[in-house]
Amino acid sequence: MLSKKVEHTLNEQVRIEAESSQIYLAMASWAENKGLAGVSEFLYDQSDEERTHMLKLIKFINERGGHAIVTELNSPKTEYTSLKELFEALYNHELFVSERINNLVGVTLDEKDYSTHNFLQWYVSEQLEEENLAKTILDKINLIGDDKGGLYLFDNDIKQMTAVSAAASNPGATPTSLI
Ligand code: OFO
Repeated sequence: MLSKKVEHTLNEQVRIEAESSQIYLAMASWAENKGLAGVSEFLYDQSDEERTHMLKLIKFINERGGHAIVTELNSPKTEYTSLKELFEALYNHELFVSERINNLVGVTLDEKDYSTHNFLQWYVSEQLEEENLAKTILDKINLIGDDKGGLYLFDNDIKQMTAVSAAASNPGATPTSLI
């Protein structure tokens, strides 16, 4: 059984993951409108991933005798002035999420809830991966600067990254963007 405090903090995380999914969805739509096919594909993918993170939490809360709450969400930002601004926002958002996961892990320790603590380890390593990925992408964008040719190559590059990560999470499938 979850303590009220753990249940409440897990539910806050449900909302954060849902908002992350919406933020990346809005980013994907912005990029698609700018003709950045690779970037938008990558962001649609990230949005889907955040939704699975949310669902995993919902299932866990309910299985442990709590009640997972689906709430209203804050509206995501829909306009960006550049790709750099977008990926800076994405990186900063991932740092924010990591901080919230760490806080949540702290609550489980205070409450001596070791099974929730154990469950959250997956989120801890996922955040580490996502932070690193966002940082790598941001570094590339900073290297490219205003070079249009570089941007074109980057858009293609990120499409390949999406295909490779999709293949890694679903080994039997053919990565469509490589066909
Ligand atoms: Fe939910 O994985 Fe990052 O934010």
